[in-house]
Amino acid sequence: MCLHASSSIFYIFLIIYRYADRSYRTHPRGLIIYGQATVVPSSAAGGNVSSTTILSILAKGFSNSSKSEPVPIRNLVGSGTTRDLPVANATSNVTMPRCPLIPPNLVGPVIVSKSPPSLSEMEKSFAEVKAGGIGRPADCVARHRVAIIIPFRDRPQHLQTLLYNLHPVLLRQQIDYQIFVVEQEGTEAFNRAMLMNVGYVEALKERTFDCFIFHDVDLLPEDDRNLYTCPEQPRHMSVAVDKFKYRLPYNDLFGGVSAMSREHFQLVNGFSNVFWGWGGEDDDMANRIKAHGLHISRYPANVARYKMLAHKKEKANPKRYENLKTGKKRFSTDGLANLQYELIDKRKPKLYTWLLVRLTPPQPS
Ligand SMILES: [Mn+2]
Repeated sequence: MCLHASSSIFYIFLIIYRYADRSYRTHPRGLIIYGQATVVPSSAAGGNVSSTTILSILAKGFSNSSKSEPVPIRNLVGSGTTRDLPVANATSNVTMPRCPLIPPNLVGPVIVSKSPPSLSEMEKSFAEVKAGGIGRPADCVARHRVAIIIPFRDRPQHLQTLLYNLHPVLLRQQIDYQIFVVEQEGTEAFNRAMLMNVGYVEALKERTFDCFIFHDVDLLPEDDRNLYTCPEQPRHMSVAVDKFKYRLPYNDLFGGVSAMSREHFQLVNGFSNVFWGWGGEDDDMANRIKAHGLHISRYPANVARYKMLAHKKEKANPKRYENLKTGKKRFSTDGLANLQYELIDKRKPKLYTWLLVRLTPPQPS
């Protein structure tokens, strides 16, 4: 289907245009819908590109461009507006243009692979990723500095699969990113929210990211038009997940994959630290967002799609409802404000920055 490229680019442009223009629609129940949530581009069927194909395309592109030669500037597809002035690149003396508003190499729907090659093969094939899981466009200055925070424990196979599927998407999106895997030490109940707070704090020790994406280890993006960036409002990114028949289970859902700017995350005092075990922490964040006059935004369900890797059900935290109910009175004291942890280890293998942390249960507030 030759319509594919132009229609998907048009579609992403439509999303960005609506967002930039603030002409989005407000859903009666508080949702923000960009574009038409019900329209599925007809290109979906013919537009699939496997991650291995993409890898080989990427690899070719990179091996062809020798470092001493000027890299041709890609056309600004679809913008139709003024070209940005070149920006000096801090790492070299070459002046590079800002990346186009719409990444020109997006493919739309991608075939998700649940069986990645060995880690060493992956490390070789992602030649353009730097130690610590850092990627940035080679021929333009990224518009977004994004930290991807993955709370983690006991799921190495899931992590490997996520990295295999996520890096190519992020590279095509031309963002300046770093993947942080925050692992909880010990056998206490898992505290996803606290790990994400730790990821936020530790990422900012590396450099000033302006956008944070909190990412479950078992969700694999199915469409690279689902940009890993932070729009004007906190954004819930995993709108349609195969496990839930690609339907949003409830309107205020903020779990799975979500994006918040540094300003907004700071404003709401991060996540609550009191949710040990499964459930509730994402709903508490949704409450924080609303309490601060913000709202949850979403891309259309045909773009914000994920596949979930299978795992056995986590033990739900019996106190989650109670914590949720009383959450409001802790918004200002429970979160980044009283976060306590010990960084046990930090390493930078090729495909991610790994942080091992011992969480200190928060003092009653
Ligand atoms: Mn899960």
